[in-house]
Amino acid sequence: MVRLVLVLGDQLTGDLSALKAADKSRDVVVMAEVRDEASYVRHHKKKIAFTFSAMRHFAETLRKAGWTVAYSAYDDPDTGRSICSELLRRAEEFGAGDVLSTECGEHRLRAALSDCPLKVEVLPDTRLITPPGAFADWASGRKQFRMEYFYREMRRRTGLLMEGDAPAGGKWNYDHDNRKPAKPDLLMPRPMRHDPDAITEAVLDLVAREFPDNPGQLRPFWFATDTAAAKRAAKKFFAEALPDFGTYQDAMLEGEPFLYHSVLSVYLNAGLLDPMELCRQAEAAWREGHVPLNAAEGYIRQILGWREYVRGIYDLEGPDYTRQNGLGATRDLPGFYYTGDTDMACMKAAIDQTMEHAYAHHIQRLMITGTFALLAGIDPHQVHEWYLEVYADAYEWVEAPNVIGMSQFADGGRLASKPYAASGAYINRMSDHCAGCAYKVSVKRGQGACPFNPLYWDFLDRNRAKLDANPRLAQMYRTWDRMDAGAQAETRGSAAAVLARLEAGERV
Ligand code: FAD
Ligand code: DLZ
Repeated sequence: MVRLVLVLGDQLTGDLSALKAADKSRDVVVMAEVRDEASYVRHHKKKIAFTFSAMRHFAETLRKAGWTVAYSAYDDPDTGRSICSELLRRAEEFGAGDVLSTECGEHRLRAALSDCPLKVEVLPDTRLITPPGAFADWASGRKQFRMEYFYREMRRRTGLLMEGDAPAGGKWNYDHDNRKPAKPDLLMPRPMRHDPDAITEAVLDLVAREFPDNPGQLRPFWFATDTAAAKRAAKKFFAEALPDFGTYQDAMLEGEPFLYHSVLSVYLNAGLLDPMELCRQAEAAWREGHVPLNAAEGYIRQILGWREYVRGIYDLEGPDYTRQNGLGATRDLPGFYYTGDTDMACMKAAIDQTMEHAYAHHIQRLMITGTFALLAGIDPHQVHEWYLEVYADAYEWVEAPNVIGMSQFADGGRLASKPYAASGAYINRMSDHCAGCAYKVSVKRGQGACPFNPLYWDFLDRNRAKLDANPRLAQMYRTWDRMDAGAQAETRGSAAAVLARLEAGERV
């Protein structure tokens, strides 16, 4: 009997476990652009365009390889609302019985598929480097998880950057060398730009028509939409940017949205690139002497460490994870997260480039938009939804642990050992934003003060009952306690004024 083989929009990988288990001569691949997937949050226009175009290109690749593909376009009136309704329709059309699938990334869709009245066989997602069950084994019995220990196990397991039983160069982690601010450089590498082909142009028209009110700019659109083009982008990154990736990993520069970052997560998360292959390429670049060890190690740690770790946490924590709110933050997300209409130069840069490119690099996500939301006590679920909407690489399994756990400390410290709270001094050290800002980073409170400054101390003060037992914050609480009562009151007053302006929807 014919089986259906489900391929989702982030499963665009030739050796996907469901495809490997299927019979090309008999089974039918089902791919569907559906309303439920395109609207569970208000995705950035570029994210939808990338997904639909990459899906259409992958369907072509499969057809050329001899597969029968039943592809449902978003604007075809016969296309159903959900993945399940499409499977039911195709089962009837092809007289199919069972469905073969690869475990999907998100709890939401896992639940929808298990409720679908068809027999759906779920195979493990072998694109992950961590074998099924290995993260749960590592985590069992631990109250708190720390990426660094998981990462070391992954290095041992894969042999990446290992010399026998020891880490290459004698250290597991070269993060200490990776905190340099960057200087403007005319020779700054840029991510590869790909001209839209006819398939992408048709999708861009569709998105403009169907999603006019979604956030973000649709054009210019330059993402790769198939594996061959994504591999060319990766090759350019390894040749031009990886050598300085480590050194400037935490840097931010006005007018430089990408710096030395790879801008490959969008391809990696959709399945166009393979994580282990990227790690091996980074290792080879170091072994062949093209890049320093701190660059190769820094890059490999992000994928082999952080990416695998957050997937493990997401699977372990379950569907309620995105509702955690350990610090009890309730303020609404300010409207300027969508418009960039703010006087804070760092926030404006991060938000404007997010709306333009559906991309911001890690430090902007963590230490600018993330830290501001944390300090201002924004409801973490609203923060989570914003991140899930606006980044082209955002799928809940990778986004939620980064937002709920790492950035908003809403999981009570399961994932991170301390909140990523910082004042304007950090931003000034790592960027050139403060020089042209309407606020003064050197002013701690009162008129003209950088809002991050009073909000930082107010955050610590407000959350004292929950945070002051944290040894990593002890020094900061001692500094706060040494401040005289007048300075403390002024700081609280300044923070209250910023928060009142946020709540009133006034410009900050
Ligand atoms: P690079 O800086 O070049 O890093 C190399 C690769 O490492 C990335 O391509 C990515 O695959 C991986 N990586 C790096 N850091 C992380 C991390 N913390 N978790 C998982 N993978 C990581 N990443 C997503 O892929 N999707 C998201 O929705 C997402 N949301 C985030 C939200 C917040 C608040 C924060 C702090 C981080 C988030 N990240 C997310 C992680 C990280 O910011 C992005 O992976 C990275 O910015 C992607 O850009 P890049 O490809 O240029 O990365
Ligand atoms: C992100 C996305 C969008 C916008 N649309 C679709 C779609 O129409 N069809 C589809 O199969 N996948 C889509 N995706 C990716 C899915 O949301 C993703 O596969 C799930 O979130 C599971 O991780």
